Amino acid sequence: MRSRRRPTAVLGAIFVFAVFQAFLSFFFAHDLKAQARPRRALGPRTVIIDTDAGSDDLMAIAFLLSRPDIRVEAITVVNGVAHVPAGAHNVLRLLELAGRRDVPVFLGEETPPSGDAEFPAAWRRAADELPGIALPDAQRAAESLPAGEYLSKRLADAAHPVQFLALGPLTNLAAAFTRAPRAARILRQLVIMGGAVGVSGNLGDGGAFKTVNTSSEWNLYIDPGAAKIVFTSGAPIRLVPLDATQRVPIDMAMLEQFQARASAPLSRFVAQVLATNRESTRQGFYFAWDPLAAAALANPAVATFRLMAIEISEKPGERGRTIEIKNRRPNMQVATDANSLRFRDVFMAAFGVN
Ligand code: AGV
Ligand code: CA
Repeated sequence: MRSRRRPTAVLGAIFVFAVFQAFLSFFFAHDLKAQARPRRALGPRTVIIDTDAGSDDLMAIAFLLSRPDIRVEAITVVNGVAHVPAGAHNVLRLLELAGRRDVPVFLGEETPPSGDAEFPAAWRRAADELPGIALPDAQRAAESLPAGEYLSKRLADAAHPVQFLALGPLTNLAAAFTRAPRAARILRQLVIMGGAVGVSGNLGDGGAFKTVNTSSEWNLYIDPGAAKIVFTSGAPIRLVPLDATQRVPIDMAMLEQFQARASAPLSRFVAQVLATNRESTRQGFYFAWDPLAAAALANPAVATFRLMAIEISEKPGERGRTIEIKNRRPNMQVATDANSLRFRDVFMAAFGVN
């Protein structure tokens, strides 16, 4: 009896296995092919940058403009450390220096919709005026289409998905997702500099701002309502919070190396920005906030990412705080740590100063 039943059982098993294989390849062939295809064959990756035009934002932009594998398609300017018109003007001047008059610049709303918080006036003045930094005049103006409108149209274009780098408050991105909720899921990747998950916030940085809120990071504190919209949007988020950026203080060696070796316009620009922050660099509290986020977009190996469920607090004493919720479905990858040597290599190599 047994010996007669065995071939049937084996045939049955083979049949089930074959059906299972066919099922798998039907559903996953597309993904597997996409993974097998070499990255270079796809050409440069397209990136849109949203920025509040602080001086480290400009270094992050200069870095991406210097990478041959990345094509910066557009830059949108958000209300944050710089005022929108002055920030956009400085971005246009940086693009002029880079010889990139083809990159359009779009203006965001001048006030965040969810609150009246502002960066300290002295920081805002410095970001608007960029003292000690020489940039050419801009030979063109920003686009007339508002940033939120532009982003809602562009990000919803499913035929041409992009990577997105957010370097300031999330106001513009939230405006885009509110107009076009589909856009969040079409995005190829969304890298955000913001938040402080397992570490203290930075509102009291340098003693410039007195606050009881010791848990929030500036970008998400300015517009927590926007952060909430983005965090619940379903976008494929990689958050680069202070947990990671505080691992990469810019040091005197990096400043000196840029000053000694920079010969091209963008690397000389970075050398100037670093020089204007010499004092805080010497004291060890000038961090590669936005440059680390940009480097993580280009090469995720500069940081350690972990899947987490993150929620934004809107309570008065902790507005904009990023809170990890255990045992909930993750909504993003969070950089819990960064590798400062790897960051330096990736960042400096793009400028040819390593
Ligand atoms: O909180 C980090 C964010 C980053 O996007 N910014 C700086 C980076 O552009 C706010 C910020 C924290 N400390 C600051 C900041 C400081 N001392 N000066 C200016 N901006
Ligand atoms: Ca910024």
